[in-house]
Amino acid sequence: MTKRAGFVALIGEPNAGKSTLLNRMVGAKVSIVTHKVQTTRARIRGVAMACDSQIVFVDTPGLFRPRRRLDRAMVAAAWSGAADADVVVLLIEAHRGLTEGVQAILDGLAERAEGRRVALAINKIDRVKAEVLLALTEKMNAAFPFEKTFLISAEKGHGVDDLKAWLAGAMPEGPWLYPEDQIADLPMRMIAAEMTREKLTLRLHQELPYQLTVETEAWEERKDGSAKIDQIVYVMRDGHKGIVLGNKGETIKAVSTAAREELEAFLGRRVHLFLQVKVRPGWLEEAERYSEMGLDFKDGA
Ligand SMILES: Nc1nc2c(ncn2[C@@H]2O[C@H](COP(=O)(O)OP(=O)(O)OP(=O)(O)O)[C@@H](O)[C@H]2O)c(=O)[nH]1
Ligand SMILES: [Mg+2]
Repeated sequence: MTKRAGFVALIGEPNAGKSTLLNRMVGAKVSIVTHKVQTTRARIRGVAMACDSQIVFVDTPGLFRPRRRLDRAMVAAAWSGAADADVVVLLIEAHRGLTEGVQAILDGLAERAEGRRVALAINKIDRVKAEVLLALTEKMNAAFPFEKTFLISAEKGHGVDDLKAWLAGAMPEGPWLYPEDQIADLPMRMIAAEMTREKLTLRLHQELPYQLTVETEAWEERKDGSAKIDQIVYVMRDGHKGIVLGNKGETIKAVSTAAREELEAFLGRRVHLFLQVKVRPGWLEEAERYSEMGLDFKDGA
């Protein structure tokens, strides 16, 4: 048997379904998913096995026109994910089609992922009629020389096996890069922080989720097999702290419970999760916050 292994970067506009696809490919939730744009902030690697191929999927932040330092660092991380990959899969949303944002990515691809193999995945096909897909496939392939086009629903699973099988064959020959049973390449403390950030993003409205970050401060293994995890939620303003805490602390309590339950399911053991909210007006300009997120501070300059 010939072993194959390589990297597949999932790129696309915010909300295209990249993280949903990564989780489905890996068979576990390693990257957080919300209905809001700009959920993923750093490159997240998930490992999938398909026959004799090991496919390392790299989930990336959505590509959009950046404004803040954090945005620029996120977009830079996404492009470098594409540049380092063996194959790039561009995800677009079937119901939105070839948007301006998608066109900007196509322009960027020609420049930044030169020589990469690029496939197109038209996602969320569950949201459109079949007729739309043929026309969109033609339009997209006229705009860029994709090696292959897949029609998928990352959420429902349609077409995902075909995509995986093709990617497996497209991986270069070589030894596997991770142990066969490893599904993610992300420190557990970061996965834990991301879970809390997901629950906050789902519960908080408007701009607030973009202005906070979550860090795991301490992780203690207890004798009884449980883990005690302390996390800090950094916000920019006093008013934000109040919103995150909620009336009588009910928001933070609900977030904490939801995050703890997911962590317990992921780890298969009991977790004691303690969240603390701190006001830190300048966190968006602090290098350490970026390294905790897995981003390069200088990329945002
Ligand atoms: N109907 C439908 N919804 C989907 C599908 N795939 C993903 N979604 C939804 O689209 C939203 C965004 O999904 P994500 O996986 O977070 O998207 P993303 O591309 O990682 O987004 P960013 O991290 O913000 O760049 C979520 O509400 C998903 O449930 C799909 O195949 N069909
Ligand atoms: Mg994402």
